[in-house]
Amino acid sequence: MWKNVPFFPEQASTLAGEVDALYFTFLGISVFFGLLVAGLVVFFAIRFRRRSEDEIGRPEKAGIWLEIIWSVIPLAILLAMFAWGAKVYVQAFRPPGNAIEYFVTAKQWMWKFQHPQGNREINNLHVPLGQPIRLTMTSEDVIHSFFVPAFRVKADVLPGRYTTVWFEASKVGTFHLFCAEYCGAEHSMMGGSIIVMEPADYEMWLAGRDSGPSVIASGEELFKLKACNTCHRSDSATLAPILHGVFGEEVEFEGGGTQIVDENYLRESIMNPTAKLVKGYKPLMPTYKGQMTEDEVLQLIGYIKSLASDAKEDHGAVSDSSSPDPVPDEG
Ligand SMILES: [Cu+2]
Repeated sequence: MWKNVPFFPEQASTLAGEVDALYFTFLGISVFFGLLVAGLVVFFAIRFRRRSEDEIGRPEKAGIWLEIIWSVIPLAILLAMFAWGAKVYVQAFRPPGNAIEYFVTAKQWMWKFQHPQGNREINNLHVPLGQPIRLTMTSEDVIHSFFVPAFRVKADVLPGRYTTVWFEASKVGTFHLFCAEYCGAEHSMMGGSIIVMEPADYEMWLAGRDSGPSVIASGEELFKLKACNTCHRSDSATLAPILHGVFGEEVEFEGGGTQIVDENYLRESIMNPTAKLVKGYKPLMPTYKGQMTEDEVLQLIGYIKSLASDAKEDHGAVSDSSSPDPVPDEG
């Protein structure tokens, strides 16, 4: 009977066991000390009760060693809990290098997914078993939260910013996806499924439908369509920074400051180009705010990211992106 009561979600990702071990250990420690303190309160209340009307209490003096012991032992336990929690947190929010990136756009009240191969899905996401999957997520309207209990994965999805989560499914099956942040009238209906398939079945699933252009191809198309290529060409370095190899590198800004180029920085540079001007360039670029959908911005960023790995493969090293010197043409 109890098997049918979903008291605790099943473990379906590589992280789930670790999260549960942490959770139950913390729960055990809390219950143990909670009962200990409550029990001692009752015990002392009885043991040291006032026995007659005219009894006058006398001060109790605890030894210094007792004080040290009951301070140092809980301190050690709490520090160990912190260290373990921090380790699991880092594990949960640092996707491994071989993770494959999928895009997620949330809106009232649905989840839109795009596979790197180009396939799009709404509310359902098919993924292969045993492959680390990284989700780059944003929202078109309000704050949502991506929550798959069976994977022990939950992260806010914010408008105007990218957040990421990752998971590696360890079980074939269909797992419920929730929106875990109240986002309007149909919030409770904003759910879906993550469908985990054997890698071969996933390949067949992909092949069985028209995927459309891949994320990178769509991004490259947009790069031309939005005329990004008129300035960000590899032979026009005086107008705008070259984008080959820029992703993941540090850029220097006019007026000081540096930043590693990541998804959020690229998004800001597209929407608000003058916010952080790369050293040596003038504020010539117009804003693209309101001219692209969130899906398109993600595709464009996907393309710019692919230029980074191209540059690494082609030249074995990445050029200094902050310098306006022309970079060899990637073709
Ligand atoms: Cu929502």
